[in-house]
Formats: sequence, C-alpha cells, structure tokens
Amino acid sequence: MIKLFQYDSCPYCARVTSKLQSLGLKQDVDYKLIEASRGTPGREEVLKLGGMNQVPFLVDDSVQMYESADIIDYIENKFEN
Ligand SMILES: N[C@@H](CCC(=O)N[C@@H](CS)C(=O)NCC(=O)O)C(=O)O
Repeated sequence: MIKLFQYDSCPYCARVTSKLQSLGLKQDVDYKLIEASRGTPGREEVLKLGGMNQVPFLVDDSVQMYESADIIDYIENKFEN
C-alpha cells in the first residue's frame, strides 16, 4: 500500500491528498497517511528513508518520491485507467 508522509497544514501535502480523494481512493484501503510534522516519528522516518527533511514524501514498495507534482503524476499513472 502507498504510504504518504504528510501533515494537515502543509499545502503541498494537501495537493496530493486531494488527488487521492478525487480518484476515489480510500484511506487505509488504498493508501496510508502518516503524520510527519516536525518532531514526529513520521518525520524521523522520512529523513531516514529518503535523506531529505521534506514532505510530502511517498513510499510505495521500492519507490520513494518527494516532489508533490511527481507524486501526483505517479498516483495518476498507478490508479487512472
Ligand atoms: N517542491 C516541494 C515543496 C515541499 C515543501 O516545501 N514542503 C514543506 C511543507 S509544506 C516542507 O517540507 N518544509 C520543511 C518542513 O516542514 O520541515 C513539493 O512540491 O512537494
């Protein structure tokens, strides 16, 4: 399942979560949201996995991605028919 590290007041994260919702995807079924505001375990994981202290950060098996535009492209390619 796709994991999206994010936090609520992050506008770039909101772009990605809006896309997930607009495609009709379901949280905890199709994707998992991981709280990653500063100082959280989620943010520590972002840094550990990807090496950059930035969100949104997507992990999908071996795929890791930081940029919201790239993440949206990836989600569209994966889920749109
Ligand atoms: N170009 C990036 C910008 C991402 C970005 O600026 N994210 C902010 C949060 S909205 C961030 O991670 N700032 C550092 C921090 O929160 O510690 C994208 O489109 O995803």
